[in-house]
Amino acid sequence: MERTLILVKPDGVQRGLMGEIIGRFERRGLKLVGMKFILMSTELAERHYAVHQGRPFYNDLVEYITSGPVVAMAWEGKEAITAARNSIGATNPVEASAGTIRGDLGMEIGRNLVHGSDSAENGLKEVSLFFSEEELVAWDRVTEEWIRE
Ligand code: IDP
Ligand code: MG
Repeated sequence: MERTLILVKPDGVQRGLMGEIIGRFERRGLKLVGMKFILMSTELAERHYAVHQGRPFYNDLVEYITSGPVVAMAWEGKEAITAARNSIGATNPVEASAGTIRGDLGMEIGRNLVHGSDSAENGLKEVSLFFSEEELVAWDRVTEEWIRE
């Protein structure tokens, strides 16, 4: 079972797109197992984006992600990483396909609304960076058999 960390970034929150973005994953059929509304500390942002340290956009990225509250979520499911990444769309919203979150709602790479883990391994790692195991909810979804064969 894969887990992906999804963030509604500060621009998504400020623009009133939290419900819209969360709804995309909910309607897709992914299963929510954790959610919190937080202001990320610089330390958490630096840990989360450690792989991008040294890139020209790194400082702006840390500033952006800590500039206002985010919705941090853990979504679970078979192939959750691929499904979520495809629903999110390409990193640069102007190149993202229509129908994706970024392709429908964004215009700038530095304001691309949402984060999603890029591999099964990173999904587990990132979820555990934002959530303790006790904060994650194990629950049975009554619609499961209408979503999964
Ligand atoms: P991803 O979010 O699609 O996985 P990554 O390459 O992991 O994209 O980059 C992490 C985040 O860093 C992006 O979502 C975006 O907010 C920011 N970013 C990436 N490349 C650039 C850039 O060239 N300019 C400005 N921001 C960038
Ligand atoms: Mg990434």
